[in-house]
Amino acid sequence: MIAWNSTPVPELDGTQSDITLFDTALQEPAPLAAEPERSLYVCGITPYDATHLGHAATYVAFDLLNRTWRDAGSTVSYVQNVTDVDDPLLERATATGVDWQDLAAGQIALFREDMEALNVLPPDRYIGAVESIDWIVPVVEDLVGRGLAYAVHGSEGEPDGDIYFDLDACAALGEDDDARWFLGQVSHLDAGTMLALSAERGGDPARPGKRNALDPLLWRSARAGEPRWPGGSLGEGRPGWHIECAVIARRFLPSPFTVQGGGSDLVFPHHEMSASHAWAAGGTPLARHYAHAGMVGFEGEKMSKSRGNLVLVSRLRRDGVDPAAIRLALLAHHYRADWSWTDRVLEEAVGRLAAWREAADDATRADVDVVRERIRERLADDLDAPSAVAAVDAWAAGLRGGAGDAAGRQALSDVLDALLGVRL
Ligand code: 5CA
Ligand code: ZN
Repeated sequence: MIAWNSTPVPELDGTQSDITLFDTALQEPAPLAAEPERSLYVCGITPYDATHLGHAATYVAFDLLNRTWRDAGSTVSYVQNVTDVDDPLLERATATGVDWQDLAAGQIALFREDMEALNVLPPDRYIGAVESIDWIVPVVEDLVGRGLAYAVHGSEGEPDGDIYFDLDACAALGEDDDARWFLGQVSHLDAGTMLALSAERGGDPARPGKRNALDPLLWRSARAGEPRWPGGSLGEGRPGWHIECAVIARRFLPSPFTVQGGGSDLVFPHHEMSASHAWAAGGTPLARHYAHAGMVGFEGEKMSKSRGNLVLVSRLRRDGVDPAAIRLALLAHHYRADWSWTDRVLEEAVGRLAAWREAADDATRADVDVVRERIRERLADDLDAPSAVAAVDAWAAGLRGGAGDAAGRQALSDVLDALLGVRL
């Protein structure tokens, strides 16, 4: 799939140093020493709804990581998927009488525009679930062959042959405790919470015939009216969700890759299960670190289509809001925080952007050297964008005016663009 475009990231003087990033699996901040090569997989959209500010906040969060690594002199391999076939997409298409492929294509196109407008650097590989089916099938066949996956008999109108992953068999793989996958490795949740979240987030813990209620679906046999693809010995059908990300990541990134990212709604089951699949398929961990962005709501509530409170990036853009102000509104919140969008948040960001633009006329090269290092220092500490933004505010507030020149303005504009992705 084609990703989106970006303008070149300005080159800055000096470099970022080692950074720390909160690691969900370790449950504490983890140092990420400067390394020449970094790899990042961020879970992409399921294209049945346009990009809301929650999605945007997650992609901007990992864009900060991408920019911070580049600033440290690393080469970053970045992969993102698109879940362009899955239950929610098919259900929405049926409910609205739209062809599921047209629905997906339209939403992906909007997402690309949103990401480009928000100055999010594109992934090197942007891969759809549909285009990865031919890579997924042999992996699932191999898991079945090695007793790590099994077919479930149909009941209650379901056909025979859905293939599930055997979590307990996976947990038994490996020679010692240091080289093992175990349930809870990423999320550290108790069994009851896992069961509840599985039911809430696309799993089917109550399905009869499974060995473990949490075993996730790898391959769904063809149903009347649903899209289907050849599955070799699995029969016709379509892939499960977690195997999609595990296979795409393993195909295009090192095993393990550096950081698995996404919103905190993906910690369980999605990232826990993707990690199990990678371990079973290749005997290596999926990722070295797991990082998660907080959930963005609207005026204290969860943002959702059913509540009618989605704030869409495309809608704000159509209303004439400067995308740099939207980005700045997102950066004013720490990426790990759960927070709510309000009109006030946007007003503040619009005001801040105007203040920065005005202050830029008074910037000198010497000022910018100081601001750049403060931003670097704040980002190195678990991507603390709000403090980085505050450092720019403090500089702007302390200006006396008159000393700036064109070189200072350009230098400031380059620093804010390269490190924060904010275009003056
Ligand atoms: N296609 C899957 C991931 S493989 C998926 O979760 N798609 S999504 O469209 O539902 O979400 C896309 C990304 O936005 C995911 O990383 C998800 O964790 C994140 N996200 C979803 N809702 C929010 C929210 N309210 N706040 C912050 N991030 C969110
Ligand atoms: Zn994913």
